[in-house]
Amino acid sequence: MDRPAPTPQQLLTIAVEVARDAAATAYRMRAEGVSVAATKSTATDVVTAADRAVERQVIAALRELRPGDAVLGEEYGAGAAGATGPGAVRWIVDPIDGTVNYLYGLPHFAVSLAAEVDGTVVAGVVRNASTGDEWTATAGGGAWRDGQRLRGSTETDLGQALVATGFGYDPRRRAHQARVVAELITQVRDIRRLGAAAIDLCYAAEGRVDAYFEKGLAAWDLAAGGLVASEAGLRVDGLRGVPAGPDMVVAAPAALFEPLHARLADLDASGGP
Ligand code: LIP
Repeated sequence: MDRPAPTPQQLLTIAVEVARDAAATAYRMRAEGVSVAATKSTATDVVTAADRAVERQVIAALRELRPGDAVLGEEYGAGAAGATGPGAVRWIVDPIDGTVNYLYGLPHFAVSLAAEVDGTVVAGVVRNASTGDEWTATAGGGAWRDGQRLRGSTETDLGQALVATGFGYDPRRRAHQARVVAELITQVRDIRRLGAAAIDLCYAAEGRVDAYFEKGLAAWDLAAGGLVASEAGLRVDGLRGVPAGPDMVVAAPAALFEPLHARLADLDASGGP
């Protein structure tokens, strides 16, 4: 007999347990010393032994707790296909989001773990492995940090908005992204580039920044943090009707979304290499 589909809260409970153990491993390995194990898309797109070890730990824990579920991770990809059919669960994991911060010992890197049911993210956790800050959300259940309900920023003036963003690893893409920021920076309060998309999305959910945008996010960067932001009441979308994804993610409260969207569209922020 097929097992009943788990509730979002049941999936979140599993995600939090797994993410906390994974974050403890990342923190320990950071303290023991970190070096580059390999590079990926460019010489600055690095992966450490900890990225790989943490993702293996997450995969093993999910196999134990949720045998048969699919897992998509940054370092090991889709792995073994999971169960299919109605109620099928897929986990999406970034073992260490903010790998360059991790490599340099900057306290701004996170384990990001989300659960999809039938292709929709319904539960997610982002845990800063350095500070212990933990953001959670379930579909329809709101977004939370350490028991506090998140509602996003109340800023309505783009010119007063603190806007977070990030850059890819390809120098040609970075040149295009730099041109966009060079224009936008004159039209907002300021720009912040903190280095971990999942945390950027949670900061926007919390109002620690007023808005966030970035081109080039993978599913594992976006899944958990995007749910936290949307459950905090932010609009999370792409440009010109394209859903949030690799072309562009914009996360902002309703009052800021349209003016920021308009500027980013004018600047062709989702274009370029
Ligand atoms: C990082 C993203 C960040 C982006 C960085 C990098 P990683 O992910 O979270 O937003 O600006 O260039 O892609 O590589 O640390 O998992």
